[in-house]
Amino acid sequence: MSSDRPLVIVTRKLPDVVETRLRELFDARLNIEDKPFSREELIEAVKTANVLVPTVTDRIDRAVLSQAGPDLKLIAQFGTGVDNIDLDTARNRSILVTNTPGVLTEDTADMTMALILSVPRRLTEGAALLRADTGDWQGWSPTWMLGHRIYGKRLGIVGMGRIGQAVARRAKAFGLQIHYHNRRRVQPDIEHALEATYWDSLDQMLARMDIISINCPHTPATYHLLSARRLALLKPSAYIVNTARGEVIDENALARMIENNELAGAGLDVFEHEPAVNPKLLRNDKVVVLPHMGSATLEGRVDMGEKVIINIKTFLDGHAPPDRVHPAMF
Ligand code: 8YV
Repeated sequence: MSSDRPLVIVTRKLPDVVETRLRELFDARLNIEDKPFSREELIEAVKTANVLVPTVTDRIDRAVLSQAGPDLKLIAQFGTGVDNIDLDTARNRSILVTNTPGVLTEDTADMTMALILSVPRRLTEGAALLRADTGDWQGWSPTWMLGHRIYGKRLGIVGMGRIGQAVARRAKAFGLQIHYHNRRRVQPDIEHALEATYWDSLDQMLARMDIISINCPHTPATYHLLSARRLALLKPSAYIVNTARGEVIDENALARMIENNELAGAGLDVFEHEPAVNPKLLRNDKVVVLPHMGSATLEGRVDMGEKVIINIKTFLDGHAPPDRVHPAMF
């Protein structure tokens, strides 16, 4: 590896095609074993790299960034969410941060829709029952394994960015009525196409919905946005789906409320303390849990890798990379 090329340190194993291209273009230090970096390894990486390519599993906080060497100029996150990076400290240290928006929108929206369908229709519960082979299934019965109809119900989307809108498009096709809360109201033509109802007040929207989908980023402003107080506003028959970030919901309160039948169920792809999953959620039949798989398609991960490469290459060529992240965006 020639040493005059920029040192790009990648913290996790990426798809082969992405790694090959990274090696062709840069002095790329890859993590073929995919063993997550320890804090010490992360600090060592920021001390030496020109470019760091982290993911959601790396906590790049103030303490780590304060050790960054003078050569670290870019953090090219492999992922859309950047809540693992202290953006203010990065900016103060003149380290640019980029992410990979857009390319995982459709996959994440598909997974959201899958959870919206799975939870009220008890999909994983039914599948697990057959797989357990306990002989519980005696054949079809008119009153067995009844879930609830999705068609005609109200879906409240919290966060109407790219992913929220992609969820709304799918949900509309399934006959759900689209409602949303967002920092800003979306363009009238988008609202019109989705036949979406805007709620300025999150509290008021929550109280009237049948299903809630969380599609906003995790920021200081959205941490526990669905607090215990707000969860209590939901109808006891309501379901919650979260493919965004676990931190947006008070997970303990959610688990407790489902256990106490104060909420009908949840579909969760993300958790407050990943990779830990609250045992109350794990053992509850009314909760479908997935291991952060929203964007887990080969195509999506390759597209994310390509975005990372374009961001690095553009930056190293002296131009502004397309996916710059500004603290104000989050
Ligand atoms: C990614 C995600 O897999 O991009 C995001 O924000 O949540 C996931 O789909 C992960 O974050 C990669 O860093």
